[in-house]
Amino acid sequence: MSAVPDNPYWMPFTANRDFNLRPRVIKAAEGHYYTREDGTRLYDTFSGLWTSGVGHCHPKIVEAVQRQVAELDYCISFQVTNDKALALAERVTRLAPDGINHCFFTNSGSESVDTALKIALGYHRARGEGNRTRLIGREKGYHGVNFGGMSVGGMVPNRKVFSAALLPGVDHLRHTLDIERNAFSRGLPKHGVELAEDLERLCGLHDGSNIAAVIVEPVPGSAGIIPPPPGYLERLREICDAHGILLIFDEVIAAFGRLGEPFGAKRFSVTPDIITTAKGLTNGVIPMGAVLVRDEIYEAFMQGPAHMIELFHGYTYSGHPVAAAAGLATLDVYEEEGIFEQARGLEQHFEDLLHDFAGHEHVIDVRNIGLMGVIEMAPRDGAPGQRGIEVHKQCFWEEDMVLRNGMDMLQFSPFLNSDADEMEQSFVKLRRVLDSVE
Ligand code: PXG
Repeated sequence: MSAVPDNPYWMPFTANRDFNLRPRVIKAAEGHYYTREDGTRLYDTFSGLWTSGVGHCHPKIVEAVQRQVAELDYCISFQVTNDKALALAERVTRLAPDGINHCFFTNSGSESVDTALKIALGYHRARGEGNRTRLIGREKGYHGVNFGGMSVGGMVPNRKVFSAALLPGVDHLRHTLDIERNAFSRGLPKHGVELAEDLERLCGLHDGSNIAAVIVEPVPGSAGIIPPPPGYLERLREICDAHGILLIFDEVIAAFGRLGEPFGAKRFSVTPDIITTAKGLTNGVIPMGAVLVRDEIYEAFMQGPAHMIELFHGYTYSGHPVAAAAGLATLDVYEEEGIFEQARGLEQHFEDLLHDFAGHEHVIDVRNIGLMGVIEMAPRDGAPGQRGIEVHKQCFWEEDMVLRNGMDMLQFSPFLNSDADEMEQSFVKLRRVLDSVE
């Protein structure tokens, strides 16, 4: 495709003018490869956008979607539901940590987060603790782009322009990225557990009785894969318990195998009160998210006249039958193909491949856990982000590979069922590119 200077498609999180000079357009995909408009096959190092862990166009999921769309294309979602949504809620909660047995469907990670925040506020109010209104996020957190998630999020460029419209009553814990002390850690970094005490401090400032919920990603993804220091998540749990605060894990990335388990909560043996998910729930095939809550939270809402709606919240497409069918097929694939076990089996090799870049002249840090990894490059003097996008474009056009960069961070979300040789080859290509960019 040639340049489209007046491209009517305003693309998300994209440098549109630069993109339009030479559009990068995919027209097909299969397994671990995309196909470009010119027919070239490209290796996908990011599993879609953290979405497509079992590969693209998995036949079982394709078939389930095709069957469902012909059988029940849509179904009213309020006061009536469909068989697939019911079945999926049952299947997903069965994978969740003990005590989490209820599931609210959304259409994205952003919607899951805003839903979770609303559930947290509603829960406290239902129990007569309507004073608990404050929300706590964390610097560098990414919780989507809707107003709630943006407010508790800690990505500066995502907040800056909308500063006046952020929710009131929100505080942030400090982030735990500490390249000075933790550079090139493999897995969990040694230093930083003390940063969890920020929560205790905020409880001192506001009084814990005014705080509704704390939301964190178990491993911040978008901000550049920041594994928690050992004991950090446990300490957040303890402080939340001591003050009656709900702990929300945003597992839009972490759930469904990225950390070798159905949920990151299981990997870290810390059980939150609410889990938000999306992406891997349907392998990215149809947009869908879910919010999973502990029984006490659901039960707190189930009071008052039985004919009355308990939670005034929901989406036209909550529990969409085609999305739910994709979800059911995806969970089947996870189980039948031992996908989470495969993911665990790939971890060490992935870690070694990433850390081989530790000595490279551009590289200032490498971080990884499970099948999440980042190679962080130094920004070029006076042009932060330029080196990163150059690497991305060179990979796309010259090495036939889709590689995700966040500014100068090269992020990796390998397929949960990656072929070890293919994965290795992608890093050989990457090295060629890193050696050639300035
Ligand atoms: N929470 C988390 C933890 C996420 O990672 C969202 C919420 C929002 O999901 P939706 O479906 O509304 O986009 C996300 C999304 C990246 C990248 O490069 C990550 C996301 C989206 C786009 C890029 O790491 N995560």
